Amino acid sequence: MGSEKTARVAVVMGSDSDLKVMQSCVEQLREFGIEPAVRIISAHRTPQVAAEFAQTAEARGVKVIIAAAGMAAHLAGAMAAWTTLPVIGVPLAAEGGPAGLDALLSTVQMPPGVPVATVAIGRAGAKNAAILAVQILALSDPALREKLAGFKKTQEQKVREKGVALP
Ligand code: RP5
Repeated sequence: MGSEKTARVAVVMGSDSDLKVMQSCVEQLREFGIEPAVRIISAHRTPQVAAEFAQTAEARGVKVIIAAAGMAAHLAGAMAAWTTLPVIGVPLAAEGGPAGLDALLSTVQMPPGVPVATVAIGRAGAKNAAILAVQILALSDPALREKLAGFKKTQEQKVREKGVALP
């Protein structure tokens, strides 16, 4: 896990029950050499911690916040309310709920003036949140830009190889 003092990306999630999905976000960041600060923070259960975390993130050197939550998911919006850093929201499916649609709408439907860049529900979104964060960092980091170009090439190659294997 990245040191709270040096991490450029913060990954926060509403509950430790979100970790199994958000692990893929952390792993994707690590593949690009980014060690994130990972925290369990709830917009509803620990609202003060959420506000303090977002208010102090920029001063700690964080450039992008990834916030994941399920159900009435307000974590990403709560972060965005307190910081000018870009916030990426990952809606998660909660057990017994409407497959993450609740969290998707709660995360994406921000009022004008307070954007949250919302990705897909669940694991795909978790992975894409990491890539999007890397793309933001890459705007001022040529080495990361190179890694992203390599990532895209490898991804294309893998799909092409699958295509060739088809009957
Ligand atoms: C949300 O409620 C969390 O992000 C989690 O997805 C969901 C359920 O939380 P737990 O009851 O499992 O802690 O705030």
